[in-house]
Amino acid sequence: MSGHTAEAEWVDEVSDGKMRFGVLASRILFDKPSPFQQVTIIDSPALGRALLLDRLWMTAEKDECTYHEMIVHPALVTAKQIKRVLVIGGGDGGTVREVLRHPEVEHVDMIEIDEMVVTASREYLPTIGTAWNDPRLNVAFVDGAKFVEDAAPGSYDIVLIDGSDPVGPATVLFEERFFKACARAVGPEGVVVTQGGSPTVQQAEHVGLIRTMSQVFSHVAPYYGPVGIYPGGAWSWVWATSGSARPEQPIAERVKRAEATSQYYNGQIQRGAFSVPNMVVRALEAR
Ligand code: SPD
Repeated sequence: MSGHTAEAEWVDEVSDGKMRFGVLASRILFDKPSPFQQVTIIDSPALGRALLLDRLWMTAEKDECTYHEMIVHPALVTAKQIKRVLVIGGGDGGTVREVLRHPEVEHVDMIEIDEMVVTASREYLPTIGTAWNDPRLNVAFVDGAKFVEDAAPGSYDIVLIDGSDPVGPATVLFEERFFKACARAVGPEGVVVTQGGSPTVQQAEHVGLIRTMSQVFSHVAPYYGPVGIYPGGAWSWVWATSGSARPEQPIAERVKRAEATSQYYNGQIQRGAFSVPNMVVRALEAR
């Protein structure tokens, strides 16, 4: 990438050295190393402005609705109580934007390890992070895994993990120790959701994540949707609780409200997204 160029150039995510997904950038708006990763924001005719971390696509204006609505609403329409929410990662602001659409939410802590992601996103991705000034939101720049370890038991109703792929600083967010800390932080009736990778091209990681979470929570349910900029295009999230909430028993009033502002999510998606593809069912059965 050649800095703040006026000339169009292709920007590629190379996934695992085996596959690449490219977008023609009309301009590189931001491209700097932080203490954790390379933070890049481009503008593009196809997807609008888009964020990459270490050259992996994170979000794009014309593609972000599915990911952000799907990481948030299935948890927020099913948990018994949704007053206190913890978001780990999510530095572009899309996840907290969707959380704060629910009026029952009283307080959100967003814990992002990399301050540069938030600073750059606030400046260059204002259409994604539209809720930065909501008085219910507190943003802190510390290690999310450490923050959850130190959180008082039962101090949140929901934990949402909007991390990157399981490489670099996000690796710990896929480990059993981290999920045990999340389970403590939400207490017995809480709900935890994490991004779950591609069920096709990252199937081993996806299945491994479901198995890891199943060691910690009594009910674990992967769910699926399209995110065109991520490897394979088919994406997943994993919903988990040790309480009585269930994905198939959403609170109708909350679903209706989420539908009103969503571009992708609705009640039918809530019902259908938790259908597990055969390839994942079989991989989970094989030991
Ligand atoms: N393959 C990329 C997965 C990244 C998930 N988090 C993206 C951050 C969007 N808020």
